[in-house]
Order: sequence, then C-alpha cells, then structure tokens
Amino acid sequence: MAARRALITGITGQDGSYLAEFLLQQGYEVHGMVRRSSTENFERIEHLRDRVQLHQADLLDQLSLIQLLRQVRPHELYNLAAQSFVPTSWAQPLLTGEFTALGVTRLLEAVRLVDPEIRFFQASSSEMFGAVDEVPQNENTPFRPRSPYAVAKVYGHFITINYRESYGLFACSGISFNHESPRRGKEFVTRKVTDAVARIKLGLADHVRLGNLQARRDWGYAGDYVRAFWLMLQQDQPEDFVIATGVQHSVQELVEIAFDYVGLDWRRYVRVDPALFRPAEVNSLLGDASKAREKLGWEPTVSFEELIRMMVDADLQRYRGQSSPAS
Ligand code: NAP
Ligand code: F7E
Repeated sequence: MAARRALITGITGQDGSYLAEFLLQQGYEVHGMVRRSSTENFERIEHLRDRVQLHQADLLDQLSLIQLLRQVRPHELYNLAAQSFVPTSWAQPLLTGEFTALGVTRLLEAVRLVDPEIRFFQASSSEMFGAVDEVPQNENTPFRPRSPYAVAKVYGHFITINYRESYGLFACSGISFNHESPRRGKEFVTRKVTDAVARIKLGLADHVRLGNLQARRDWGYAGDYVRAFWLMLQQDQPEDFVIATGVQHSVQELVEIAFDYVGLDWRRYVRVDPALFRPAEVNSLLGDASKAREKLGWEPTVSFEELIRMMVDADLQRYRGQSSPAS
C-alpha cells in the first residue's frame, strides 16, 4: 500500500521537527513547507534531510500555498507555522496577524480549492485563555486573550472551526499548553534558563536577566505533544482538544530546578529586569486534558523535572561540543 503523505508547515520549528520524526516512524511520506531566506535555517531537521521533502512556500502568499497542495496532494496537513513569540507580537502586531491569523485562512482556502478531503490540524494555543475565567482550562473555557499573538491564535482557532462547520472539512484545532525541548528557541523562558545555566556552569557567563518570575505555566515535552496532533487527525470525527499535563510551575520554580541540577544557587545568578515584563501578562495557565486522555488515549510521558534536566544536559553537551544532531 502506498504510504500516507503528510505536509507540515513550520517543519523547521521545534514542533515541526518532532512531528516529522514521529510521522516518519509511522511510515508516512513527509513533506515540509519552508519559507525562503538568505541562509538556510534547517538545524532542527538536519538529521532528517534525506528523509523529508522540502518545498518553498509562504503563509503570506496564497498562490504558493495552492501550488504546494497541488504538488504534494497530502492526506494530512499540519499547520504549525506561525510568528510564535509573544513579546514580538507587540512589536510586530500586523505581521503576527498576517502569519498567525490570516495565514490559517489562506491554508484552509487552499485545502478547499485543491482537495477538501485533506485532514487539517491547526496549532492553537493556551495563550488564547489569557486572563482566565476558570481553573483548570478545558475545551469549553472562554478565551480572554492578552497579546496580539493570542488574539491572532483565537482567529486561527475559530476560522478552523468555521471551515469545518461551513464546508465539512476534517479540520481540528489542538489547544496546546506550553511545550518545550532541547530544540526550543532560546528566546522562550525554559530554554533561556537552561542555556544560561549551562553557560554559567561552564564559566561562559556570570548571570541571566529574566522578567516575571511569578508567572505560572503548564509545561510539557514537545515530543509528547506532536503525538496528540497526529492522534487528532486519526479520529472518525474532527474535534478540538486541549493538550496539557495538568501540572503547573512558576518561572521561579523552573529556575530553582535548573540551577539546583548543576549544584548552583540561582539567587547569585538571576537578575530581574523590568524591561522583560510584558505589557499585559498571562499570570497563570493550567490545562485539563481529560478529553484527550479519554478520546485519544493520550498521556504525557515526561515530567517537568525530567524535561528541565533533559534541556540542561543538552545545553551542557552543546557547549562542550558533544551534542548529537537530534538533540
Ligand atoms: P517555532 O519553533 O517558533 O516554529 C515556527 C515555525 O513557523 C518555523 O518553522 C518558522 O519558519 C515557521 N514560519 C513562521 N512564519 C512563516 C511564514 N510566513 N511562512 C512559512 N513558515 C513560517 O514554533 P513551535 O514552538 O514549533 O510551535 C509550533 C506551532 O504551535 C506554532 O504555531 C505555535 O504558535 C504553536 N504553539 C506552540 C506552543 C509551544 O509551547 N511550543 C504552544 C501552543 C501553540 P522559520 O524557520 O523560517 O522561521
Ligand atoms: O514565557 C515569563 C513570561 O516566552 C513564559 C509560546 O510557545 O507558549 C509560549 O508562550 C512565561 C511568561 O512562553 C522571561 O512573562 C519571565 O509569563 O516561554 P515564554 P509563552 O509566552 O507562555 C504558548 C502556549 C504559545 O502558544 C507561544 O507560542 O515566562 N518570563 N522571564 C519570561 N519569558 C521569556 N520569554 N523571557 C524571559 O526572560
């Protein structure tokens, strides 16, 4: 039987690289959409380069998306591409809206035009819950977004549901809480901390500047989350799911665990910088993934402590020049 074809937008990002690995293990023919840049940015998928097929297109360019779908004719399409860093969304709100909100409609329009049988996954975000009304948050919790990023994701979420309801597309939205890994971008707080811990431990830095240490998040492991994305597209009916661990920590607890792990007292190295506080903060997020557990049989496998230690170890190895290509 011919292999199923999957197309991933955002394949060069953290989740895209894990999803590509996972789908290859499942026997898929994996295609990835990449945008043109003056230098290639394929670090996270370098170890997969001979097993995935990459195609240039851009979420800003409708025709490029249509042509891409015509060329690949995927059975499953995972939309992971976005401007995903919350602080940048205040500096570039319009661009964030173009990528993260309207980009979803452009892809859905391409699906509708080229092949409405394509199963579509949209990477929605717990940031949509924002200033939360209830704890923990589930699929029915109202959205009170607090950043241009979160507002754009709310649009992406509802346009996905709208195309399901209007045109009968198999379109699903996965509302993921924060998920991290050694491949997380260094601007996000977990990786910023584990990278700094490694540099401080090795004598390459003497402090790290952070913002709000009191913010609380439900942090999981990216490798677990991409499995849930896939499971959502294997169901009989398209539905939306919260993906979360159900365990919450503060940024300060993250810092304590990471510094403790290498035997350092965080208070000597962490400086709180008011410039890193956000214009509107999301103080606390905690997910209820009961529906994913029950209907998808999905469970996270990596605890927060294991995740942070995994990331510190990978950053130490990287600075010692011992990193493996897939770390
Ligand atoms: P990421 O590491 O920032 O990756 C984003 C990807 O989007 C990159 O491959 C990037 O390509 C691509 N991209 C950005 N703009 C594009 C454009 N105009 N055209 C084509 N590609 C473009 O993000 P991630 O952490 O893997 O997250 C994946 C998705 O899940 C994102 O939509 C994010 O908003 C969402 N999400 C993430 C989390 C989380 O905790 N990680 C939680 C909830 C939702 P370049 O390499 O060229 O920059
Ligand atoms: O911030 C606080 C910051 O940037 C987490 C994205 O993947 O998850 C991510 O968004 C918390 C915030 O992630 C620093 O104020 C303190 O409260 O790691 P982050 P995020 O904003 O939660 C969601 C689910 C997504 O969808 C997004 O795409 O940590 N914090 N000090 C800091 N954050 C950063 N970045 N840097 C600091 O120095």
